[in-house]
Amino acid sequence: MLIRKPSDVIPSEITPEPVWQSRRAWMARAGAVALGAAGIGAAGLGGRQAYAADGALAPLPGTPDKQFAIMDKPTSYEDITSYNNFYEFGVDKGDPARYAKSLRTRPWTVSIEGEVQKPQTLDIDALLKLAPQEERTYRMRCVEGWSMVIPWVGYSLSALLNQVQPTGNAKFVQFISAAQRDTMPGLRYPVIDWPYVEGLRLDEAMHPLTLLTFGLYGKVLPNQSGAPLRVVVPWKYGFKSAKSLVAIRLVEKMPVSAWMKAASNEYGFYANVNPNVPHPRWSQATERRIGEDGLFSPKRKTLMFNGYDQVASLYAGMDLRANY
Ligand SMILES: Nc1nc2c(c(=O)[nH]1)N[C@H]1C(S)=C(S)[C@@H](COP(=O)(O)O)O[C@H]1N2
Ligand SMILES: [Mo]
Repeated sequence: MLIRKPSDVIPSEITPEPVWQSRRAWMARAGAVALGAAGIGAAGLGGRQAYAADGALAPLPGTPDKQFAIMDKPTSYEDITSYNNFYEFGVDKGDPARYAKSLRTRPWTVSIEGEVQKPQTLDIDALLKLAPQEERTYRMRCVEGWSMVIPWVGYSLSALLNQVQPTGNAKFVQFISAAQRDTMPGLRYPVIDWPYVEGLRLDEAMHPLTLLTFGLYGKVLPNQSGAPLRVVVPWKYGFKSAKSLVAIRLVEKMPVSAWMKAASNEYGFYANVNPNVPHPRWSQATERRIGEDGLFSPKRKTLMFNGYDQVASLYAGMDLRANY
C-alpha cells in the first residue's frame, strides 16, 4: 500500500479517476445544462421552494442541544454553503452552490419502506413536525481530508424509525437520494450508479447522534447542502451523510453503497473516521479545518470516530482495519 503525506496528494488522486477524466467534458457541458435547468425553474415548474437566495430561506430554529455540545468554533455559513460535495450537480466544490438552484424541493415526499410494520410515505411538511427540531453543532470530516463544524437543525433519525416500527428482520437502513434528471446535470455522468445510495447498520441509524437534518444555522437547508432533508452521521466520513433523501428503506442484508460500488477497495461500508487506517492512496491521520487552517499551515490531528467516543461501543470486538 502506497502511503503519502496528505500534502503530497494532488487533486487527481482525491477525485476518483473516472470523475477526473470526465471533468473536461463536464466543464464544457455543465454550464449549458445548468442554465437550461434554471430556466425551467424560473418558468414555475419548481414549486414554491424551487430555490431561495440564502437570505430568503425560511427560518428553522432548533433548541440548542446541550448533550452533544462541542467547543469547536463553527465554520462560517459562507464556507459551509460554498464548499460542497454533491456530485449530482458536479464534481467541483463550487458546483453545488452554482447549479443546485434548480433542484425542486416541493412537493417532496419520503417513503419509509421495507422491513417495517408501518410503511409510510410522508410529506416533507409532516416530517418537519414529526419531532422537535434541535440545533446540533457537529464536527464533519470528509474522506478527502478537510473538516468543518456545522450547526445543523434536525432531530434524531430514531424518532422516525420508531414510528414506522422496524420488523425483526431489519438489520440495516438504506438511504436513497433524489435523482431528478431535469435538474441535476451531474446525472449525465456515470461517476456514480445513480441514484446516490448509502447505508447504516440499524444500531448506527438508531444512535441518538444520527440526525435527520432539515436546516443549518437556523434556516432550512439551502439546496447545495441537501435540501429539503438529509441524514448526518458525524462519526463517519462525509459521504455516509446522504443528501436530498426520497426513501429510507429497512433491509435485512448489508446494502451496497454508491461509493462501494464505484471503488470498493477505497470506500467501505463502515467508513468510520479513523486516523489509524489510511485510505489506500493517502493518510487519514490529519485534516484541514475549512476557514481556519490554510492550505500550507500545519494540519490538525484527526480524532478516532471524529471525537465522538460515545459510539465506540457499537464497534466493540470488530476489526476496524478489515471493516473500513
Ligand atoms: N446525494 C448525495 N449525497 C452526498 C454526496 C453526493 O455527492 N450526493 N456527497 C457526500 C460527501 S462526499 C460529503 S463530504 C458530504 C458533503 O456534505 P456538505 O456539502 O453539506 O458538506 O455529502 C455527502 N452526501
Ligand atoms: Mo466527502
